[in-house]
Amino acid sequence: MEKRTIFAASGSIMLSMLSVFSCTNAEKKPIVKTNPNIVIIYADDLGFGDIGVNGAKGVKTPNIDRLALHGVNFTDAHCSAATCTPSRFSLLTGSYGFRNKAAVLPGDAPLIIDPNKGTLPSMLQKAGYTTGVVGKWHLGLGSGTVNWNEEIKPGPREIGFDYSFLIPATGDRVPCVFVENQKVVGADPADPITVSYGSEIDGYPTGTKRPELLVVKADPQHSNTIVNGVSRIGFMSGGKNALWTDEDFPFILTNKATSFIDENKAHPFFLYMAFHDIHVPRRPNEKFIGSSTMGARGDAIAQMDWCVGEVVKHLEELGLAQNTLIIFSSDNGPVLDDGYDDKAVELLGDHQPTGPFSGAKYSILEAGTRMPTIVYWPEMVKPGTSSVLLTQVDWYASLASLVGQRVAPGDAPDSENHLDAWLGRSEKGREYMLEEAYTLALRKGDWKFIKPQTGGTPDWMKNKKVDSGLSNEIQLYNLKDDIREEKNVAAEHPEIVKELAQKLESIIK
Ligand code: NG6
Ligand code: CA
Repeated sequence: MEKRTIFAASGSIMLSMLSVFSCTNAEKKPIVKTNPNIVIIYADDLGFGDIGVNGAKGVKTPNIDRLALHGVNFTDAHCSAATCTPSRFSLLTGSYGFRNKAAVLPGDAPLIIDPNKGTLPSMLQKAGYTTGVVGKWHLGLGSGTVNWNEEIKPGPREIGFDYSFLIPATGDRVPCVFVENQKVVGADPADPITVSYGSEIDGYPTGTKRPELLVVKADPQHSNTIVNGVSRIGFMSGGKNALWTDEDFPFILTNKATSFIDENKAHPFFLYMAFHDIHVPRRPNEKFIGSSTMGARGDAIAQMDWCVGEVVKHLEELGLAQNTLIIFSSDNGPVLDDGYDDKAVELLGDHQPTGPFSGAKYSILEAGTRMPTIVYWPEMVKPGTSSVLLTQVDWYASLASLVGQRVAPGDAPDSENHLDAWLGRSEKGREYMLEEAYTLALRKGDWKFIKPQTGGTPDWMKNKKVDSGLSNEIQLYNLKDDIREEKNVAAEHPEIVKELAQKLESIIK
């Protein structure tokens, strides 16, 4: 096994820093079923070490830190996969991404969530919640080929969101337009939108042909359609008045979120606020430029932290904060160079996006899925840190338990109720916890089994300098004294390998 070198060094310092916080349990007062408002604040590609309380250097995150210091800060909570689409799929369906072959989707992909099955938002609707999603979607839209010039169905509404305001896929993919309640904002019948992920169409200039129009250099994959001086993946024509300006994202998304809160303050609401930050292209607003020492990536973290502060401040001003459960987390681990020359590598300094862990976005190693995770609910949660083993696939069943809903048979097949652990009231989390990233891994306590993957690390990951953790061999690590997954002990512990391999196969079936 190769030595883990990326973002290496002061792992142990960071871990000991984490343990400075006391690990207190909330008093065992009963969870009152008052149907609190629920707000999931979901960052994109934010690493464990990218927030102040987890040791960030070079950028300050006072608003997120405040949630952590007055809430529960988790040190072993995971998204379900090391990329966006499968993590978000699991979050909303309580089902592992691999069951649906969920992988990073192109911007014109059909909706991958089955409207005939229960989802997190539809379950909350049944409990009387008004539900809304604001921000990055990346779960596909429509059923066949999307027509961006008419109402797009099925979409968020068909899977349980009363309101939606979306970046349809990612910031680095066409179409570069917002979709509100399933219609492109600013669509103009006289200037219809066409999108292609196949052959080039006669549309906006591309980075390949017109590099002089670019404000940031990109790799070949990101060198198609230029919008706002940034080249993206995919080709697009039309919709000139609908095109977004990346630098406006923080204000537009925050305003949509606070408006949704205003409109629904009188009854329980669920808001899934999914930032574009800190995904590429990182084009922070000028208000945030220079607010970190790390260039665009750090400034995007500061920008995202500001948005968090605005949403929390808004809840406080409306007198809703006490009875609002806020969950803050991210969809996959961090990556520095993800296609644009934004100097994230060069300006990193001694900041460690992954915290003490090995791997990154795309990787099966811990940094791929171990997420900054904070649960904040002043009324019910007693501040502290928790090292309980948890996964976001469980938010469905855990929140169902909170609002008194039964998970219908066949719905959320992989979701377990760990509400007490999420609220910092129990040390008991997952017995087995699955991680996805081009292969599967299974955690049990400190043990981690990684399923062999034919071919090992593909070239594209090597080019991104991502330590994939993929190997043709069986891997077993004991994170207790090998947090960086450097010492494969599979040969020494055949019985553990057998147990975890069998358990994993039974979960797959
Ligand atoms: C990759 C993109 C990357 C990012 C990712 C999805 C390359 C060269 N390009 O295909 O930039 O868009 O997909 O990221 O790897 S995610 O956070 O939505 O999963
Ligand atoms: Ca992501």
